Amino acid sequence: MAILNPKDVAAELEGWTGGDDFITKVFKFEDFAQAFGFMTRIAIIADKMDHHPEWFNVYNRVDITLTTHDAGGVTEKDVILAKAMEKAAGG
Ligand code: H2B
Repeated sequence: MAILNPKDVAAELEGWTGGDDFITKVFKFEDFAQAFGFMTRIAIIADKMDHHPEWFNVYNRVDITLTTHDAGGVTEKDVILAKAMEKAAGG
C-alpha cells in the first residue's frame, strides 16, 4: 500500500496534524462515558479493518496516533480510520 505524505493527509482532515510517519489528533468529549463510547465504536471498526489506532485516554480526552506499521508510514487505511473517527465523534 502506497505511503502518503502525512502533512498532506492531515491538511484534508479537520483538526489533524501530520508528523514524520503518522497523523495525530486529540479528541475531547463531555465526559468519560462519551470518550469510552467513541473508543468502543472505533474499536469494532478498527478490528474489522485489521487496522488499529495507537491511543491514550484520560477521562474525556483521547489522544490518537494513526500510522500503518506494516508500511512504515501513513496509508489510505489511516485516512479511512480517521474519517470513521470524525463520524463517530459527531464531526
Ligand atoms: N494496525 C496498524 N495501525 N498498522 C498495521 O500495520 C497493522 C495494524 N497491521 N493492525 C495488522 C494489525 C497486522 O499486524 C495483522 C497481523 O494483520
